Amino acid sequence: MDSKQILYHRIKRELRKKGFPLVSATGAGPFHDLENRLENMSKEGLSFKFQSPEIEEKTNPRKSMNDCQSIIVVGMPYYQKDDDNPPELWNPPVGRLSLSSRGEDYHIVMKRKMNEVMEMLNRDIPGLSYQCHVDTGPLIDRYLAYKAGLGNYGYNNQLINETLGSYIFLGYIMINQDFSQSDDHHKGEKFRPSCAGCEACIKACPTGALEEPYRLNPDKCLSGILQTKGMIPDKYRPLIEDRLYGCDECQKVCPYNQGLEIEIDSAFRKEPQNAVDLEKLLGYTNKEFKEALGHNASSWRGAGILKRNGLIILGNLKGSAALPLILPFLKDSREDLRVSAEWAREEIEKFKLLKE
Ligand code: B12
Ligand code: SF4
Ligand code: SF4
Repeated sequence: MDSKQILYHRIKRELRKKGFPLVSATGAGPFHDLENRLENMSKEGLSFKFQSPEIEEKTNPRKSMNDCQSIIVVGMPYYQKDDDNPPELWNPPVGRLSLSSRGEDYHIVMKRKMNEVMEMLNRDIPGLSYQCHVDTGPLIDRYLAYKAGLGNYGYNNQLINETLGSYIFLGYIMINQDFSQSDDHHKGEKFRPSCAGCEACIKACPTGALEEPYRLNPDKCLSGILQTKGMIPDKYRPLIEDRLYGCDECQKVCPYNQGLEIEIDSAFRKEPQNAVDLEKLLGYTNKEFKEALGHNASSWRGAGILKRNGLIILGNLKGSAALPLILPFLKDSREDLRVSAEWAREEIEKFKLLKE
């Protein structure tokens, strides 16, 4: 083994010790095949609002790090069993968090661990330069994971690993060392999720956001809708059910996610566990919100958006005991909160009339 291989295996070992069972390297591009895909997605209006339209930045790692020579891609599992309590039994009412937004924010957890490993190595190895990214970096995480052999795409767009399924967060380290030949990069391509004849995710999607295999319309995806500011269109409000942030439906049904017995980082099990008390949420000042939920992935868009989602959930749960929580929002200065509160009140009142 030459010194480069020794370094690569040391990084891999240290990352595994930190809780990344999936670690593999790929080259530094540019990724011309991805360029075409992104151009087509943009033409068809399938790019998400928050995404930068800059295609070169996403496909050429050297635009963001000019001495990047390869990319180490990591995966961290996050599946935990849901305690499937039916919402009507919840008192006070709560909003459900998807499995990807439980406990401490994965961006913080993963970046902290990746940086700890790299800082330790940097003390021993002069001239090492690197960038650690999770979700918010310049490149396309799933594409890198596929290139590095961590898994393959399912019809639901998820990057699926043969043994860990798709409940895995992805991250990467851009580095000024060429580790691109240090792994068998084709092992992911060899694994093909047996999607043909399955389509369970497409059928399970509540909104039809999976319009066809591998085609996700982000404007229809509840995960996107729940984090987009402004009014939630009427037709999606009932489909939100009790979801406060994120959606698991297209992963829950996937055969690759059944019977998972996976060790996950304890940070993802911290409070709030699987749900947020709506009574508390709707009463929070911004400061209280930060203290209670600031460490959670659902909080990045601020308190207002989660309060709006919470009001919609109260309309869906239809319990008249929730009316006192809703009424103060009928006069809120924010239009999305006023309209959501009005809608929730109408839903509860219609239901009350039906019962009488
Ligand atoms: C914007 C975004 C969203 C948008 C969707 C945007 C979109 N059009 O896809 C919204 C808000 C809707 C969203 C939702 C979710 N997201 Co998101 N999201 C992102 C983000 C920030 C960018 C994605 C992006 O640019 N997509 C554009 C397309 C080109 O890339 P892609 O969808 O990631 O991957 C495709 C390409 O690689 C493509 N591809 C490239 N070449 C080829 C060639 C062939 C032949 C084929 C078939 C495909 C293919 O295949 C993939 C699927 O089409 C990434 C993080 C990142 N920076 O990459 C996270 C990320 C994709 N999200 C993630 C997660 C966990 C979710 C949710 C599960 C969260 C939740 N529980 O609610 C849902 C799942 C929805 C779904 N079914 O995909 C994880 C996925 C992990 C995994 N195992 O796949 C990521 C990687 C974040 C992370 N670092 O862990 N997300
Ligand atoms: S996350 Fe939910 S809404 Fe989005 S594609 Fe999957 S099932 Fe559909
Ligand atoms: S649910 Fe079926 S079609 Fe969808 S990703 Fe999983 S195996 Fe593929």
